[in-house]
Amino acid sequence: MPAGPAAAAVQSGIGGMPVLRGNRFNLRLDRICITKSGTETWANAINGIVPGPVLNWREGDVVTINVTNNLPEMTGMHWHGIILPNDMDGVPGLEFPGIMPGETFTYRFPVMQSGTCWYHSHMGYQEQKGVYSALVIDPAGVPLIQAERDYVVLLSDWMDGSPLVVQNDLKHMPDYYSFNRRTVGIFLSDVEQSGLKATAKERWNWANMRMDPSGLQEPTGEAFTYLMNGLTAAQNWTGLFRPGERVRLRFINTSAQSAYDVSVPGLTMDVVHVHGNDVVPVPVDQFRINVAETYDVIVQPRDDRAYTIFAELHPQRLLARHAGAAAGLASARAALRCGADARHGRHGHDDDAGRGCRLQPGPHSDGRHHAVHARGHGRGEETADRLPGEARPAGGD
Ligand SMILES: [Cu+2]
Repeated sequence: MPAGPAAAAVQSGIGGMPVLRGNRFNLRLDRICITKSGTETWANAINGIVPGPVLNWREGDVVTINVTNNLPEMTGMHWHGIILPNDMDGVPGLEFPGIMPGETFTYRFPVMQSGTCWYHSHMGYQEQKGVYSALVIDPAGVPLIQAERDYVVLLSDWMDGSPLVVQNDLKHMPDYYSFNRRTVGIFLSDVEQSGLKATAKERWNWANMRMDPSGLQEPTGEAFTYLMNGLTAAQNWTGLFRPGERVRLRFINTSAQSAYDVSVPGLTMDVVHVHGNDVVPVPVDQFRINVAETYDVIVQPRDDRAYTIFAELHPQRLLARHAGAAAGLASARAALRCGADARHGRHGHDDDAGRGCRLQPGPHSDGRHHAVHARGHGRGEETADRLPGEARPAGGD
């Protein structure tokens, strides 16, 4: 098991992320059938997988990325947080015309930074349906942050159906996904506890904002399956370590809308890198990660046992309702592991439009079924360069 400095490798643990490295990349977008929540549905995949492969760049290189669009609609790949020429930024209609079905667009730019970033489609809801992954950029010089293990921890909120259906629901009825609204009974008990004046004022404040305290972050589990590195809590992403090692965890929130409170009970996290910038280490027990944010932390598990990485949906604590997502870290025999998914029971969607999977051949299909049935993670067609990880499952010595 290579255990060099952090910058040397993004190791894939059990269920880890496939990595492509170098300075030339070919990414192809396809519509595929996939099973994330347990029901087969459609996804937009990068090189056959969701999330796509991690791209490992090196500061100082000029990278060339050919993006081939085999989706039935226009796309554009955006390099989130990357300093680059404007016409390489990938937002269709703003910085370039977009990549039409069947076309390949070549991105080419110098890499002028290092650290943790991510990339995603900047077209419609393509990102939410699978077009996203991590960028890990090795520094040109000696890395400031030293670690024996290095894992990407990508958080996302997967949706089986079409995000357009959800958007439509919300436009017609803003509280469509609000299942825990306060009742007259709660009002009366609040009055009993806090008095009429304070309770009325509190209600008035919310009404004045035209908001509902139970609707801060919706939809939640009824629409989403929360994923860590593309896996559900039950699938339990696991990263290995040996007791005493410094383990770098690169948290990236690629969710469409969910914020999480991240913690690893039993371990202090030293935040060492934020939104692509090295920082003076800040020890925390927990941090909140919002959409599109990245936080790299160092943990140093000393016990030979499994630790769980929790990424709890942010309003969970606040409102004591839907729990959030995510997975874990394991020792070479024990592990960092997936925490509670605790999906709120699925409230049936009357209109199931957008679910299920029926594939149309894309512009590059030659009649054969190019689509990859990528169940779970990492069984794509073109996932080159899978990094060595510990072969043995956690605990299976
Ligand atoms: Cu972005």
